[in-house]
Amino acid sequence: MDAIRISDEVRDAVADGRPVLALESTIFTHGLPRPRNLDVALDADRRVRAAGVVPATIGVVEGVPTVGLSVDEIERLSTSDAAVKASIRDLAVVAVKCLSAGTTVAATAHLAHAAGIRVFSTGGLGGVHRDAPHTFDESADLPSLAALPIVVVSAGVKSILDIPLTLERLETLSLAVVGYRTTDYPGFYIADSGHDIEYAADSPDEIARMARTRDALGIASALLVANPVSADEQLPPDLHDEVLARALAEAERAGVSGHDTTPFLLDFVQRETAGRSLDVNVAVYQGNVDLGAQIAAALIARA
Ligand code: PSU
Ligand code: MN
Repeated sequence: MDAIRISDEVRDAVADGRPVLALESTIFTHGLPRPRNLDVALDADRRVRAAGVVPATIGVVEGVPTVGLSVDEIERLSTSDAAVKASIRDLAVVAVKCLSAGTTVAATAHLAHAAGIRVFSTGGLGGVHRDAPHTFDESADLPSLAALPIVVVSAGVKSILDIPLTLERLETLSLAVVGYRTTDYPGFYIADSGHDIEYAADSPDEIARMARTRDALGIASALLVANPVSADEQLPPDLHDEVLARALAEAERAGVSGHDTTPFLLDFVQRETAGRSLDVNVAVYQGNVDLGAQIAAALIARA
C-alpha cells in the first residue's frame, strides 16, 4: 500500500535528479493568521519555482499524507477549521481517521525524506521549552531530526523557548548546527539570540558539501542551517525583550500551560507589537525559503 502520495511533479523531479525543496504546512494551518497564511504559502511556492527548484509543500489532505500539495490543496488546508497539527506520532492516526493536518517540522522532514527530498525550509524549529525541567516539554522535532539525514533551514528557535537548553539538546542528539555566514545563533525574530554556535557556513555550496560529506561518513542526522533575519528586518531587540518579558509574566499570571503556552505567547507578542512580529515572521520564512532553494540547487549541481 502507498501510505504517502507524492505528486507527479515532485516524483519526476526526484527521479530525474532535479532540485526539490520541501516546505511545511503547520506554518499556514496553525502558525499564521488568515488570510495572510495563504498568501505566504503561495508566495513560498512561487519563490522556489523562480529559483528553478521544484517546491514540495507537505501536509495531510483528508487522511492522505501528501508530498507536493497542489495550489488548491494548500488553499483548502489554509482555510480549514478542522485541520489538526500532526507530528510524526500523529501521522498514522490522522490517516486512519481521514483528518486533514498541517505537518510539523518533524512530520514534514519524515515525509520529505521518505520521498527522497534532501532539503527542507521552515520558519522556526520546535525546541526545549523554558519550563522543561518540570514539564518535560521538548518538541519531537529534536529527536526526530536526529534520525533524518536531510538539511533543514530555519531561523533558529523562537525566544519563547529555552535557547541554551535547546542548543544543549542539539549537541546530545548529534544534530550539527551551522550558522549561515554567522556564529551568532539567531533568535527567530532577532538576528542574534545572544548565544553562539561553533561554525558558520559561507555559501550554499559549502552547506551542500557538508551534507554530502555527512552522507559519505554514514551519519544519519539532520544538518541544521541557522539563517538569521537581516538586522534591518528584525524586531528591534529592545522591543523584543520587553514584550517577551511581559508575555512570559502574563502567561504565568493566567496559569497558561502545556500546549497552550506557545500560541498564547506568540499571540501576545503579535498584539503587543501591533503586528510587527508578524511581518518579521514572514520575512524570516521568505529568507529561509530562498536559502533552501539555493542549497537544493547546490546539492544537485555538484552531486
Ligand atoms: N515554531 C514556531 N511556530 C510554529 C512551530 C514552531 O515558532 O508554529 C511549529 C512547527 O511546525 C514545529 C512545531 O515543528 O510547531 C513544533 O511543535 P511542538 O513543540 O508541539 O513539537
Ligand atoms: Mn510540545
